Amino acid sequence: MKIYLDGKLVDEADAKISVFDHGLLYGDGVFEGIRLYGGNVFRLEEHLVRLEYSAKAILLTLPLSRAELREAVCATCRANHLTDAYIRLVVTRGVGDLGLAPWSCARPSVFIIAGKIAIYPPEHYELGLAIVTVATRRIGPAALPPTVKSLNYLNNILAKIEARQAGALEAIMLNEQGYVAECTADNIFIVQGGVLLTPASAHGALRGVTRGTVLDLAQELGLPTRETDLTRYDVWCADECFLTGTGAEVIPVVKLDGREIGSGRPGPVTARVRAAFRQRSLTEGVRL
Ligand code: PXG
Repeated sequence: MKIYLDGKLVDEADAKISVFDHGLLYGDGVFEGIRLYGGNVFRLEEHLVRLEYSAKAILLTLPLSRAELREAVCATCRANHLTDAYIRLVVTRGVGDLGLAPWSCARPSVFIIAGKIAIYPPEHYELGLAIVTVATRRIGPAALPPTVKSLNYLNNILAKIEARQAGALEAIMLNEQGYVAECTADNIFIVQGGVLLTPASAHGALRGVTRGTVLDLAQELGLPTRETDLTRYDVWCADECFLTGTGAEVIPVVKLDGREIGSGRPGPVTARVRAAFRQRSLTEGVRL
């Protein structure tokens, strides 16, 4: 496997980062998870815009322009002869002294891995997921804005461990006020009376690219959407529920905390959204 590392495509064995990189020492950096479908990079522009905002929010100057990043992503996929892949684009603060000070880091590092990902076993796309609410709250915007896709994922990892200990593959994380924020690596939607509802990013959700795609598709399908406060009550009493993410795509949820949602089976609106998403993922994107 060829890895893009600071301007070069190198063999996997040579793709090495210093132990003094602040991305490793402090989780100081930003990243994107992107999909390649049928030779097209899905919503690459949206991912690069989000990366730029994440970097801006942590005062990290990206060493590459949008066009250079676009080309680096495509070149990495081409070098690995891929047509379908998961692409991890990472920008670290770079090598610096011990101590938090990001200004001791001379130059950010950029690396890109293009490989495979399967977040959930395939049967769950047909049968739906059973998820749980965990005690670990989504970190608040006053501490670390959840809109920043930073290298610091421990908040989500702790929630993911809790989910596993409860026998579930994914978890709802509430925000500090007790409203539903998102899942550990996915955004959440419910369907209530034909309307798609999802927490606003102000409630602790990452502005997911897949979430944005689903909001666009819903409009095209004539399904009303609303970004709003959601409580666990809203999920318990929803007609349908599904999660969205670059890794997960669109996946139905049929149970929360042991309670059946709606009929207890993936619903018709979720099926329409999934089909529309699949169609769009094959027809939209930047050609390699
Ligand atoms: N919330 C969080 C906290 C995420 O990390 C999403 C929502 C969904 O956003 P997108 O833009 O992907 O629709 C994410 C995305 C992985 C992996 O390696 C994680 C994500 C995406 C792809 C792979 O576990 N998280």
